[in-house]
Amino acid sequence: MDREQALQLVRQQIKGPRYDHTLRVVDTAVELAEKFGADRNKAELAAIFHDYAKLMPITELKDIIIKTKQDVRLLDYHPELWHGPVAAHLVYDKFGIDDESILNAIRFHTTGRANMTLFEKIIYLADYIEPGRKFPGVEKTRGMALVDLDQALLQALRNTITFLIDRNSPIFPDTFEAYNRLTMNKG
Ligand code: DGI
Ligand code: FE
Ligand code: FE
Ligand code: FE
Repeated sequence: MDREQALQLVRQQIKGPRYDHTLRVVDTAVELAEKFGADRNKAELAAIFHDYAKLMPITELKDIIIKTKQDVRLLDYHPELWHGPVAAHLVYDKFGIDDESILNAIRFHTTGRANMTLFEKIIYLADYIEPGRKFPGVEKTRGMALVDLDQALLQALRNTITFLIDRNSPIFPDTFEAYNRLTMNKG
């Protein structure tokens, strides 16, 4: 599938500001892929589809997670975490994208996980630092991404975990595991 076909499919599903966010994630992911030596076209495709399921009703997300045997622990946590695994399933099922590295980058883009691949790191970080993001501390993370991908990812995870703790929100174990591995310098 080429860039234009993929973008058209996404545009039908997520219009407006969410689509504009996706375009910025695509540009950022391509930059990071070129800088850190990952496949540019795969990064582009993963970024295009990463939020494909973002605007689906929660009930539908939940049904798909159960029916397609995604990680059911997710259902005990915030519904915001459900769109990644569902998007990974849908692009496989509807569009025949079967490259596991692309599917996993989509699947884990919200939570992260232990031992992320270069590719998963790029999509996670591109989503976090795209130029439209205004999170506290995002400037520092953007600067770090130009130098050291793991340090930038660690900073993004630290910011997200701190943000969730301040709101008294539970934190999905994969997010902690991603943070733990990186802070122990084990990727
Ligand atoms: O879909 P986007 O808005 O582009 O961004 P995303 O897929 O990274 O989802 C973002 C939000 O999910 C994140 O800012 C905070 C929220 N969230 C809730 N619980 C958790 C969580 N994020 C992580 N990493 N881990 C959680 O347990
Ligand atoms: Fe997302
Ligand atoms: Fe994110
Ligand atoms: Fe996103």
